Amino acid sequence: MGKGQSKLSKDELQELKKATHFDRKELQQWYKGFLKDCPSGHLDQEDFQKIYKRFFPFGDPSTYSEYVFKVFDKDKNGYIDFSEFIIALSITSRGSFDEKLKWTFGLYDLDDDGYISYDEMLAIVSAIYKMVGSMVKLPEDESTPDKRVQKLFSMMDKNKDGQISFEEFKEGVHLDPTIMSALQLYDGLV
Ligand SMILES: [Ca+2]
Repeated sequence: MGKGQSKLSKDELQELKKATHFDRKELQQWYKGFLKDCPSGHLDQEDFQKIYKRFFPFGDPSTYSEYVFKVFDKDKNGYIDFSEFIIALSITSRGSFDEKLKWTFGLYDLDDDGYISYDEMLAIVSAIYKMVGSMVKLPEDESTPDKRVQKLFSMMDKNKDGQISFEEFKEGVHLDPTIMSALQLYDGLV
C-alpha cells in the first residue's frame, strides 16, 4: 500500500473487493478513515493498543491487544497495513460463521500448530480478564482464568488429549457461545 496516496488504486480496489465483503465505496471510505487515524499508512503495536485503551479505560488491554495484533498482522512484519486491517475487519464484522470461527481459533492458537493447548487458552482468557477488569460480574465457576479454562476444556476437549482441535472448537462454540466473545469485544471497536 503506497504512502501518500489518498485513494486506493484501481488494482488495490479490485484485489480488496475480492478479499473482503466490502464494496468499492465502502473500501474507499474505510481507507480515508484509516489514513486519517494513521497517516503513516500502517498501525504498530502501540497504536493498536491505544485503540483498545479507549474502549477499556478501566482495565489493562495491553496483553490482549498484542494477541489480536498478531492475528491482524498476517505477514508478521510488525505492522498492520490497510489491506490486513480491512480483511480482518471484513471477517469480524461481516464474515460467515465459519470465517469468524477460523479467525477466533487463530487467535487462541498462538503457535499456529492447529491445536489450542491449555496454556494458550489460559493466556488469552487471562488477557481478556485483565482487559475487562472488574467491569463484568463473573459466575463463581469462572471467577478466575484458571477456572474458566478448566471449564472450557472439560466441555470442549472431547477426546481428552489436553488440546482442542478445530473440530472440537467448532462444536464447543455451540455449547458455550461466550468463547466467541473474544470476537465480540473486537466488534465494539467498529
Ligand atoms: Ca503486516
